[in-house]
Amino acid sequence: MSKSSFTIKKKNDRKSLTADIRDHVVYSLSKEAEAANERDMGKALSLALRDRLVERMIQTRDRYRNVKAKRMYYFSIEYLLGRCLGNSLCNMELLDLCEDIFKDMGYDLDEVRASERDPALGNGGLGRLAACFLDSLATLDMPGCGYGIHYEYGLFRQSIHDGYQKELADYWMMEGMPLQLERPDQAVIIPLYGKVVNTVTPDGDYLPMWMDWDDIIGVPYDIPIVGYGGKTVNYLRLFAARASQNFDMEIFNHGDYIRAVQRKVESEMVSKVLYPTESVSFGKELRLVQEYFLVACGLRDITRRFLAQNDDFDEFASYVAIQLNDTHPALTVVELMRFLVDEKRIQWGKAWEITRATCAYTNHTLLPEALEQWSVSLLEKVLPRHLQIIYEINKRFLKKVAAKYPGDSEKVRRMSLVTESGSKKVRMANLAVIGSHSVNGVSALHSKLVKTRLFPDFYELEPGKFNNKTNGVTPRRWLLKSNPVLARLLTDAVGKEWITDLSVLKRLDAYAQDSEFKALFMKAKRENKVRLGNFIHSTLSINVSPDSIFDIQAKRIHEYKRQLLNVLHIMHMYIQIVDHGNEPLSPRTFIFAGKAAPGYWEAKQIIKLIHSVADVVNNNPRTKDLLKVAFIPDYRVSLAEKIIPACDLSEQISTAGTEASGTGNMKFAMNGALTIGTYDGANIEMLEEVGEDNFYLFGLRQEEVEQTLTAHSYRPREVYNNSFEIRQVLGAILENRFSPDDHDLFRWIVDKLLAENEQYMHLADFQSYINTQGMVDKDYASKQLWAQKAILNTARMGKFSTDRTMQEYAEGIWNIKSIKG
Ligand code: 26V
Repeated sequence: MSKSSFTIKKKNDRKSLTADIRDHVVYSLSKEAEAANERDMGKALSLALRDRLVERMIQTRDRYRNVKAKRMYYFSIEYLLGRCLGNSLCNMELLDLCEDIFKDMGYDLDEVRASERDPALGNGGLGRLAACFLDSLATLDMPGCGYGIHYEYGLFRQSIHDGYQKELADYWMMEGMPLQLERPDQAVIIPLYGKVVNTVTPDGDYLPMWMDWDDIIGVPYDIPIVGYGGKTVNYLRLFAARASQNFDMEIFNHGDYIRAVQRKVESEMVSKVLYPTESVSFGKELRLVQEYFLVACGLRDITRRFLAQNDDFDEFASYVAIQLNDTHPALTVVELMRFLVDEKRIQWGKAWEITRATCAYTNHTLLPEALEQWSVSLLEKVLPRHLQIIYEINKRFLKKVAAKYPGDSEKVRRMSLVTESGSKKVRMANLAVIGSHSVNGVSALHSKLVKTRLFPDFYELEPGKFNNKTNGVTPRRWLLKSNPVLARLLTDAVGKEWITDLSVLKRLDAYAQDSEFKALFMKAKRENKVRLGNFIHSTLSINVSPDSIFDIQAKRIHEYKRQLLNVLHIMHMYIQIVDHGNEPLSPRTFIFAGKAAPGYWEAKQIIKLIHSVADVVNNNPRTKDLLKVAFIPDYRVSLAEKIIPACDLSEQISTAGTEASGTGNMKFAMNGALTIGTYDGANIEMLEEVGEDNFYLFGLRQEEVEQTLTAHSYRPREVYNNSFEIRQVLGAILENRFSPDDHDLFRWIVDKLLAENEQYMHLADFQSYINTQGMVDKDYASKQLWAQKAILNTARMGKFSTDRTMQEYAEGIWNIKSIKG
């Protein structure tokens, strides 16, 4: 293997690290050692660590360059990174040493780490998956980097007032982000707005010119991504929008200097705030500009790097792969065409070949309301040349479709990039499909539905390009770092190989019958439960027993995820105890966490409902020692790291056919929780791996749901009439037993659950859910049995490491290789 000429100077021993940390306190923070608080020490350590990461980043870059490696660029509008310091230390295997160093200096490293704000540049699953992918790519020594937006404000922070969610701005950079590197030397200029003037070349060729555009500058910030073991350091490159120096000359010439500056400042809005998607943001001009900004910055950066080593764009796709994380960066297809055709004067057909060979698209949701569409008029205003190109792509594509299916104008209409229903809109999913050589879903079931439900026409046309890549999570953050007690036990049992090869945990199977190991495993779980219990007590003043079942649902609040079904079960248990004296065998602590989109009324009401039920259940003397309900506010990566290791029972209860994959489900099971779940998303594959004895499956299958909904034959009233339990629970809501001070507050829920168009079919799954919860109660009472099931869950989750997922993408889509030092 070729070597880098760059040599590493910074040593990772106690002496050099200590000296560097002290130096940074003085020279970077301008403080005297005695005056440094936890936060200062965190910064100094981050800077000392950054020095080391940067050296390795340069080496990694040289390694890739020397072999002219093909690189993969992950384009994503979101990255839900979570805290970076502890994770990087962990991957550099420096945690123990730094803990020691800090102890000697009189600081507690855990507290120092806790002073870092979570960079929350994402909403949920999609953004967190991107972060896990980056960790795995670096660990596998693969040339794969992330491209995104350097939002000034991340996902809103959630606070709860009287049971209602309030949103607060998340100014996460307040304290700075010491691990990142600003790269103003690599800034790029991005044009926006303006008009297209049709001109002709001297040779008589048609030459459209995009003119009179405004421009903004994209300034990259690199966050080093170190793989486990520290050999490879890739980066996440986030672009911040900065005003260009060019004034709007028209305003300027009129002497209105201040207004000209103001226009410039406004252009910096582009990277100001992350949209809380899951609320509909389509139609918002700023969001469209964000999407283009990401794509345009990313492509400029990539083509510049390509041109430094190549001059022939015919070979572009041999060196560059771009993965489109959902349709948000789908304009990549158009921007790359514009670059090749307009700027490089490459023939359309050739350019299209290059573009399709470069791009690949991942779909992340089946909800029809989540499929992006942009109005033609908005596109025309913001990106006039791109709209022309979209029309040209569409014209050529539909010509092919029409030739293949003569007379089938319905098909042509369905496959068109432009919908004509109402005002004209561009369907971004169709654009992403047409412009990519690969289209994948994120679990086996989801990928099947991508073919049959979302894109049947496109699948028929090009079946070969549709494929599945089941999601995963990185075991470094989600086991090694977040659950050190269990991680140590696992390493003692099977060796530390599991950290980079999760399938090794299979060896634990042999320990599932070993009572000594079972005791140790459950002791680790209990320790984590005590820790979470203390946290709940200190933040919510709710006392929870670590001997109760920790039954947890932590994820975005959304009707399809059915937090409501969970609440109905709590109400059911409450009624059983209070009205019938039927006590469960094991006490339970129900824990919820998750944010609702700010404009999503129902989701916000569900948060209120959880709090109202908690008030009643936690304070009734008959139930307070048997049931506890806690809603932990402001769910984010750092909280997930506390919550997940403490879980006994993980709630994965979406209506079958709605959750594309889920990744929280994997994190919980990996940490020894059992799952109560529907036959949906990746639950299906988890069940397959852990075995049905170790998974609490309930509810309708996707086919049954689909059949019922398409036949409009769901009759929730009949279900209600036939079930005493449902009548009791809904009756209790109507009698205001959970809203004694606010009559009819939750009546809407009863109305909705009983409506024939209730698309998530809560009541259809209710009985099956309650019965299965009964089995959980029974099994938990047998400590030995539960321990065995929990161990087998951890043991059999090897498939769900993103290391496996990344290997599959690398081989099946990107054609990139590990480049080891
Ligand atoms: C988007 C929207 C937009 C408008 C209205 C409602 C709505 C609801 C959901 C979404 C989903 C955004 C994409 C996303 O985060 N998908 C998640 O991706 C994860 C990683 O592949 C996957 O595990 C989750 O199942 C999937 O929901």
